[in-house]
Amino acid sequence: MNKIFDRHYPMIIDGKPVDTDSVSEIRSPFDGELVGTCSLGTAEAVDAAVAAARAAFPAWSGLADEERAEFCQKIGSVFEAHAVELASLITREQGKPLVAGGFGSQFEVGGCIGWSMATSQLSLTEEVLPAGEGLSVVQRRVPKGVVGSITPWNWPLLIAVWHILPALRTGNCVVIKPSELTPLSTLRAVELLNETLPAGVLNVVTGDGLVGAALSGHPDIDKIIFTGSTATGKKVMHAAAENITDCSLELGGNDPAIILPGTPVEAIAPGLFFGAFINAGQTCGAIKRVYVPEADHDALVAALAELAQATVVGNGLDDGVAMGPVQNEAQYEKVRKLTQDALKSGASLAAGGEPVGNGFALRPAILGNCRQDMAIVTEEQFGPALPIVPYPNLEQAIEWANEGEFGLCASVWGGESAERENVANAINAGTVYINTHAELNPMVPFGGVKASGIGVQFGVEGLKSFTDSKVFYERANG
Ligand code: TXE
Repeated sequence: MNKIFDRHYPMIIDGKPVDTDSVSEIRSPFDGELVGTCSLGTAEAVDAAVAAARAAFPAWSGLADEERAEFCQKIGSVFEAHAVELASLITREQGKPLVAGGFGSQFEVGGCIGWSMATSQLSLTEEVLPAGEGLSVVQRRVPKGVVGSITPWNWPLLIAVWHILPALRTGNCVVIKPSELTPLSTLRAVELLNETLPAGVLNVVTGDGLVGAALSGHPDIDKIIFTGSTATGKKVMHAAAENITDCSLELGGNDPAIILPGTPVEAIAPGLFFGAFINAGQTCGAIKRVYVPEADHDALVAALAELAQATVVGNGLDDGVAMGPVQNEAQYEKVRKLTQDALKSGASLAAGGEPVGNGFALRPAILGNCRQDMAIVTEEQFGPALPIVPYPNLEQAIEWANEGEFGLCASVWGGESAERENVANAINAGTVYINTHAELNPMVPFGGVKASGIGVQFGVEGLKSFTDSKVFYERANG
């Protein structure tokens, strides 16, 4: 085995490697092969990391804005220099293929580079506000202090970058806790970045929900940013409330795609398929349910089934593999159960659903004739199974799309532009795509409504969320 992957990854606190007595083995979700080991962190490790971040804060926040912009570029260069290693590590611990039509782990590391460079270009300028005569008022944005970051297992390194970069850019220091299921790429990245950053500016602590709870409820954290499930997001918010800690939450999604009447469904099928099955469906902003006019149902299901059958599912390290496994057993069981329940309730299986290999890989399932009351439609399946729901009229489709607790993204496909616009306006979501889905850009705010989250990431608005407003009133002498 290549030694670079089969190693132990320590936590990094105050620039130094730190281990505990308890070791976790991280295994490939495709075949159970050992990827590496790491220590399991503790609440004491969280305390040490927060203290290190607090101690590093005065010097880091005292740097000139341009100096921190340069650090963001250096971070991008570190990702670039280690792209091959990091992509392989992501593929091995998370499962997504290296290439996957351009959206595998190499794309994930490419995103880390792109987001780092783009964040270096963003900056928050002071605003001079209207005031009375003889009075000047200026509003500046100041860093909050220590940011706690908790990340999930679907895009482990890219989501870490989405949390870390804007925090550092605006002068905060960071303690990150990656998912216990996919900690290695973050541990390695933080190790590498600590060769460039001053000690204590960026710290990583491993562990499960208990360690996450210690971080989100820590009295010396000034902001918590969390990406994960709505259930855990509620716990994070509760813990943060104890100390009146600001929190940004990017939670689940059950994104609907509405196909308008008269759309040539074969033409849009590849876009829909990509929007639903990116990262084997394990993406918060992926299509989770499709609403199609009754008359177009069969043609769309057939077109999607053809694409599903042509998809090569397997070990993400192998050439030609387009879809990797579900990342973990609990998620694998959830997707299988939702699929089986849908079939028992009358859905038709047009393609897929069967396991590949002995791990957690599943062929992408296309489920036709689904109904709004099926659990696979009302819940976030977060995996490679897509329900197609025929609708009788557009009003009904809009009503169904707006049902449920989530409001992350949605998409509208085909039709005339005025009709598309009307439907897009009627959907309650943080992002509405037209004739596309799952697009993201570091300069464009992204966030959900309802139970999909609080706040936005990316762009100037995302950057602002890592700062406090500080206003200066000055009255002229005499
Ligand atoms: O997520 P959790 P899970 C959805 C998806 C999936 C479901 C469950 O539907 O089926 O969530 O996944 C940490 N205080 N998404 O159980 O629990 C945990 O250690 C603080 C959507 O893996 O939310 C990990 O680091 N932190 C999603 C992180 O929270 C706690 C991505 C996420 O784990 C904690 C992944 C606690 N009490 C799953 N308990 C998206 N929005 O992209 C756990 N954690």
